[in-house]
Amino acid sequence: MLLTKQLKIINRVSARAFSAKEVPQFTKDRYPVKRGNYNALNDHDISHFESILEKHRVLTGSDTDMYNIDWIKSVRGASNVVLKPKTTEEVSEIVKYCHAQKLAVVPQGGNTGLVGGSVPVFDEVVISMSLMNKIEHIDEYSGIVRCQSGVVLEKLESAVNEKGLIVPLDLGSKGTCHIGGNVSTNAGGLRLIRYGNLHGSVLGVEAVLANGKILNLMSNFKKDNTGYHLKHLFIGSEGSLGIVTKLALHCPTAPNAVNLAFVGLESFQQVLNAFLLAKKELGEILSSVEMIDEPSLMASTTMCNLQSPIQKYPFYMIFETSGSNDEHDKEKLNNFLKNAMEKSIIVDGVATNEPSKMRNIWESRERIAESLLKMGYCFKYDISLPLSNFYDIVGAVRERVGSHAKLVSGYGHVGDSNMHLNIVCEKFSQEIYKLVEPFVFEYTSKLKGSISAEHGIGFHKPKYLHYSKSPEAIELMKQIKNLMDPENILNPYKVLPLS
Ligand code: FAD
Ligand code: 2HG
Ligand code: ZN
Repeated sequence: MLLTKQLKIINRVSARAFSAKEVPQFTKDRYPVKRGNYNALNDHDISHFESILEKHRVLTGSDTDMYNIDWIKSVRGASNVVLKPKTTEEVSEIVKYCHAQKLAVVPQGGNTGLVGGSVPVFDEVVISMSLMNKIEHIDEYSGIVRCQSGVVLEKLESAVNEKGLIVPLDLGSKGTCHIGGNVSTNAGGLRLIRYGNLHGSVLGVEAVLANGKILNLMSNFKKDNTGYHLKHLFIGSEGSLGIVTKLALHCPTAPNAVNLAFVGLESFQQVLNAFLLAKKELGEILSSVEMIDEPSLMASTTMCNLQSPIQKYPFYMIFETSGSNDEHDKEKLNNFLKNAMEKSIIVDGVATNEPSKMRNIWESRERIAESLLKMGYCFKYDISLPLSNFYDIVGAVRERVGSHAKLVSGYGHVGDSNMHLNIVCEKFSQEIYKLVEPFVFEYTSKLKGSISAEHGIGFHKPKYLHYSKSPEAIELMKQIKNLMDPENILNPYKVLPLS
């Protein structure tokens, strides 16, 4: 019981509503992109949408502003309408109409995406999923949860906690992002090392297709090998193949014991040594392995007024354990820390299972993205790299951008080989943009890494897809898109390159 309570407290850290001083340039002015051959919205369309939804669920004018700009203020669309359905049938009616009228649409969840995928590029119709927020059923025996796609991740977490379960993913944006947005981006997050990605946890989806048809792929079972596993098409396809309206998710049992260590290290080689030792000594109870470099921690402590639990080191790591026996887990964690200290792998550290201390540690990690954004414009790269070369890219980019950048930082899910490289500048400039792109993607590709580890492709990366995928793979993706959305009305200008 006590620990369920602890989990709830830890999970309260969320993406704060953040408003930057500057509104970004319109996407069509900043980037070379041409509007597709879609019809422009007219008064008759608005009246029709008002006949499907109630009038107050059809937003126009300045009410659409916040739906046109992404969280990192990197893109800005010019949509004139935001629709807020409550049911799958309403989504179906909307999409059926848009399909017939050749109006492009953008499904939007919590709008916390980091690749410019969740907002319009031109005047696409925004379908906000925020009112599709019903949790339909939680089965405490099987751990299977069925809900609409617009449930905010943190709300889902609280609801399943009541039944002794946890959602198998946890992100710094949990207070705002939707579970449907998570599924559509195949979000990773802080505990992927333990619970795997959503392709494993999502048991079923319901989606509205580009022609408005409802495709029911819901399943109440972990085991269901009946034909092609079509649900996977909607996991990570970023709203380009259908609009996810419901899903069935397997939620694991909440651990009785959670322990956390925050440690300081002198070099990246020691980060790798610590990871190896943690895997050996903590084994099955290890639930998170994060790495933070000094500039990243400096950003979150100064910009968000937080206290580092230890003094300054070039690198920091967070190790979390989740298990069923607190004494056993604590002993294992303490032995690991003692051994790592004796071997001079780590030089300093704290371990705790006190909820407020754990919350502070997580806050200093989860608020890095927000802190960097407070410092200026952020060029963000989310890449998978071989661990042996994991941190080299930070030095290479630092050297390349020199004094153009206020700060270059590297942090992330080192346990999953996922680096978050951030370049913070005073403001967006074409000069810096050209310095870092395609440099970062070429660098990643040479190491056979992935140009998008967990955030997706969105608007920012379609032209770089070839750095991670073969021409044959891209061609097949285009054929699938063409089969499922021949009019290309679902989230155009995103995910796939135009030519
Ligand atoms: P949105 O941003 O609204 O949309 C994202 C994409 O999914 C868009 O292409 C949109 O069209 C599509 N989409 C949304 N809902 C639907 C739907 N119902 N049907 C079809 N398509 C849909 N990401 C990680 O992977 N790991 C992290 O650790 C992580 N941490 C973050 C921390 C912070 C502070 C922030 C701001 C972001 C973080 N993110 C992280 C990125 C982001 O939160 C995730 O990508 C998240 O899954 C997006 O969910 P959303 O509901 O906000 O989706
Ligand atoms: C995280 O892990 C997110 O905190 C955001 O994926 C990463 O801001 C970033 O670069
Ligand atoms: Zn991340």
